[in-house]
Amino acid sequence: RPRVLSGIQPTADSFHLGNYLGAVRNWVALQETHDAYYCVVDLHAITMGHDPVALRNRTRISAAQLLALGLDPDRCTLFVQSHVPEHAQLGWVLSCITGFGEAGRMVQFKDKSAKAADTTTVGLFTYPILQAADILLYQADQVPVGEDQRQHLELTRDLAQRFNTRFGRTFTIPSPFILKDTAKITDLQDPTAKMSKSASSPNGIIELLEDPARSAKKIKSAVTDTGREILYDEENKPGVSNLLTIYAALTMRTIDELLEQYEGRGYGDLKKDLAEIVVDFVKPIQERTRAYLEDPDHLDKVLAVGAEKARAVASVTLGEAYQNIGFLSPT
Ligand code: AQP
Repeated sequence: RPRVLSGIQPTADSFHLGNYLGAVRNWVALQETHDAYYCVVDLHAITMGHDPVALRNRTRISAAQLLALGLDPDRCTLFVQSHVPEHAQLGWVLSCITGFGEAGRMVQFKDKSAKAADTTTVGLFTYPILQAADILLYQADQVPVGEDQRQHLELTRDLAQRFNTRFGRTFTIPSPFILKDTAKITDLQDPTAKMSKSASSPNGIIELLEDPARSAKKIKSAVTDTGREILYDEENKPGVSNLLTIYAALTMRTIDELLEQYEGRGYGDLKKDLAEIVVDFVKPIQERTRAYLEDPDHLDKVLAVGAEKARAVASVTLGEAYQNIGFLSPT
């Protein structure tokens, strides 16, 4: 079975629809066909400043949501990044073969640091290198992510190739696995920008755990485009196109089917129906998430088993990397 690895940050009280449709939905599908490793990347969640109590809560909430969304610990390995110390250890090694200028070209770093110049940390700068370690430790063949991660994946591939060339074959070169249709779910209030935990306005983002009535309201007041016809045209009608993308993904229908259904009808009809679909989608997820959170001991046990399985793989890869780079083995 080919192997996949991906991660999600516990940086908010809820995932949003972009996280689910761009990434997690695919994770759920891939656990049936792949040897799948998924982690809550808490090391990444401290790069922008954080509250310790919130981080611990959000880490559990993230794991609970992943289980509620369909990850099955019998079919995949689900763990918390900081439970596997090899991530930070390999991250250091990889940072020593990454060019300073190379890391500085990462667009996400440029964007985020430009917005918070005073509080930008070295950790935010080296974050994509740690992400490369996350992936390479598991010898992942594929990495299911949204479009925003494509450049980081390129860096991961470059670092793996560089390490292998300099020190001997150590890492599998991973490929991105990006679902074309839902690679970039956009902000409901600014439909040319990515729906994002940190950048979107509260009304632009559908949080899976928010009051469903609030989600419905946000859909109904989503920015649509001039004109009245329901058409799929990302360039000229990004707002309607985003709503159609979400609608199609949640109902497993094609955009063409939707266009036919809504021919001659207005934006209001589309929004009203989509609001209902979103409400029906999030309600059971909220219930299941709540149930997992009511039993934190069970949740922590699931994560402990996951960490043990993950470490078994990660420690072998780190051992090989240490050997190949020339570290003396401890006896
Ligand atoms: N809008 C999106 N459309 C499709 N996929 C998306 N992802 C994120 N936003 C979208 C994908 O979700 C996975 C987990 O992402 P993350 O934990 O790295 O979250 P993020 O990138 O921090 O999410 P945000 O909301 O965009 O946060 P900020 O504002 O901090 O960057 C990834 O696979 C990601 O591609």
